[in-house]
Amino acid sequence: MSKDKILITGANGQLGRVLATALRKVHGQDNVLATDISTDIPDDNPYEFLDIMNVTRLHEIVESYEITQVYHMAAILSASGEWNPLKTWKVNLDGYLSILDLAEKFQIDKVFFPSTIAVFGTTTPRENTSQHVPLMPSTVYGISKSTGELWSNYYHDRYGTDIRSVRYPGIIGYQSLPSGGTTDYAVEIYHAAIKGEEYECFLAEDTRLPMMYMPDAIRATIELMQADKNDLNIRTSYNLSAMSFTPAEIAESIRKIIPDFKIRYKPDHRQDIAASWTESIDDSMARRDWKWQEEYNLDAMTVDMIKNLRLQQETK
Ligand code: AKB
Repeated sequence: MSKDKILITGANGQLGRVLATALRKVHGQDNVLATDISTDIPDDNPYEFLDIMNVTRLHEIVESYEITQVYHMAAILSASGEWNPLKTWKVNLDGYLSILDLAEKFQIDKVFFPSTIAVFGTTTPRENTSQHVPLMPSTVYGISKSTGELWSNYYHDRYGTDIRSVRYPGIIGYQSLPSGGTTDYAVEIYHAAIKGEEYECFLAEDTRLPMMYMPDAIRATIELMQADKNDLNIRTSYNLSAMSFTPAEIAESIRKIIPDFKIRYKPDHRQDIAASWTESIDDSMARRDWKWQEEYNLDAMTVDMIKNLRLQQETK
């Protein structure tokens, strides 16, 4: 079993929950410490309450658990971040700087920093967006993540800190619910569909966004963290992609299994955020450097989502 001691921040979030389970399979249950500010404490141990703004507690945890790797998942996402921009900046950027500072002080072996398609903005080419493009994000979430990418690169170049990062597209999974994101509709829609409900979509029907199924996102994360560091050429954050679709297309995919599924559209403030992002991503550098390859397309994801959500429904 691995000698690594893993810290996950934001472990109760949409990705954090599934990542904790996956990392425990790789590194052993006791070697993965899940932390979160949430009071909804999972049954799964070890778990510690941690507010990422509490630097003293973060320091104590890193020291007492002899942490060797950090997956820093704690963040406020694109839509909810807009309700309190300064708090979002503090949590997302100051929180990350505390992790970087500790990584350098304690000589932590590896740090994973999740970035996002929200780093792109209206000055970014919208189709097949390549790795090195102008970044003019419109949300404070996007600003904090694009700044975080630059800090990652800086710590790598200046201190040799081994930070690895991907720009996640919207993530869809049955295991956990997203909250506060612009791509959350693509999870909510499946929950409505299996309950036989009509779904009211907060994005317009033709809003195309890059998306990824949870098993691919988790595998991408772990494969990047396991890659040989000499193969990695991007120390800001790798573009990462699997599929792109619109609300109308995901509804059509669901109708192949649930023919009478209905959707109506009522775009809200999140439409402007989605419109500032790109439609599709060129992730050839991830494919070249660490052999990234997705497994799921839209229809394969729909089959698996509906199968698993129905199983969950039956066991409730
Ligand atoms: C969001 O919608 O804010 C996130 C993201 C794309 O980073 N899912």
